[in-house]
Amino acid sequence: MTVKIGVVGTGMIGRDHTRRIQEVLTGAEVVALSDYLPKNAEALQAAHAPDAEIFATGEELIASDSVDAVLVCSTGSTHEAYVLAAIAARKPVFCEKPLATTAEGARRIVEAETATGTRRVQVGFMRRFDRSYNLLKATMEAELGAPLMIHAAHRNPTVPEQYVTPMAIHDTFIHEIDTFRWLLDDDFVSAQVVFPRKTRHAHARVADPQIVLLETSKGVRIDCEIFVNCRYGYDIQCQVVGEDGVATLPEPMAVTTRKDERLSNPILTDWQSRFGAAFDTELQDFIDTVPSGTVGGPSAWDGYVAAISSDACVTAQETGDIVPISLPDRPKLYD
Ligand code: ISE
Repeated sequence: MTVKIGVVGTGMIGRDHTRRIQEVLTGAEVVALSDYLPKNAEALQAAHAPDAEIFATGEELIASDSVDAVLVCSTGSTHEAYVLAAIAARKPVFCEKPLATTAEGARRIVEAETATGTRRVQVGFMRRFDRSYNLLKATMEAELGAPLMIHAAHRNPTVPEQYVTPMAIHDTFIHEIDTFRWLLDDDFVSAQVVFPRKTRHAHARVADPQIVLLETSKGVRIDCEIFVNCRYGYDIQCQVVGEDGVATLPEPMAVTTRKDERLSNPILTDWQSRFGAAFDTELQDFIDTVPSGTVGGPSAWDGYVAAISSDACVTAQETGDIVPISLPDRPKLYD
């Protein structure tokens, strides 16, 4: 079966996912596009999906009989409505992060999906599909004994003027929130954020860098630096300290050169290259599960917990307090 996919939102990630479905992955075809700026959808149609139909709205695309499964790649504030529409139409839906911009919105999605009794929502936390993180997780589980601490860093070279302090959590650290839960098979009980001296490279409206301190229900302590104007590259670091040893996330593969009295390795500069292969794997996984009528991967529950945890981190940014995190009971659908 070729899965017929409709893409809602044809900005950067919508374009990239359409390209990968059309040119890299197997078993699916993009048959429908929609964007609030129709000329974006038309440009994408011309570049990568000449046979796709353009719909005036995401709702019409989701309702169309020609669409088997939906990719939600529009701006974050519209995700909730499109995911709810896909659930109501009983269509599998892959939603880019965030699942919703509020925890309440994510809860509504969990409730709607739970009421249908079938998992149809996959959230785009692609790091779970990244080879280096999978190697780290396998090593941790086989060799480290109980994990005790994680030291991590999420560094971007630079961010645009629109990027403000809470986005360090909602847009950037949200990946670590999901990744740490998945690595540790644990949930957070509290969050604190502290601010070192600000870099002169940061805009006025973003505090940069920041350090997030998390505690999990099993007592693991995590410190993660978020530094989005580090200048030198896109750099994701993660080191797990366990009872029996320490494991570090592998560096992306790069050629080492010896030249001009220097020994050097290039560093990547953007997340698209760092996680390109993980994006391919996560989307192929979604496509492969669609014919069964249900999906796997990061769930609506994971999206909901990420939203609750990131809200606590933003409160921690604002108050300077250690903010408790408590979760409702997990519905059986997500066991
Ligand atoms: C961006 O939206 C991402 O998802 C990247 O992984 C992250 O590094 C970046 O900070 C975000 O803005």
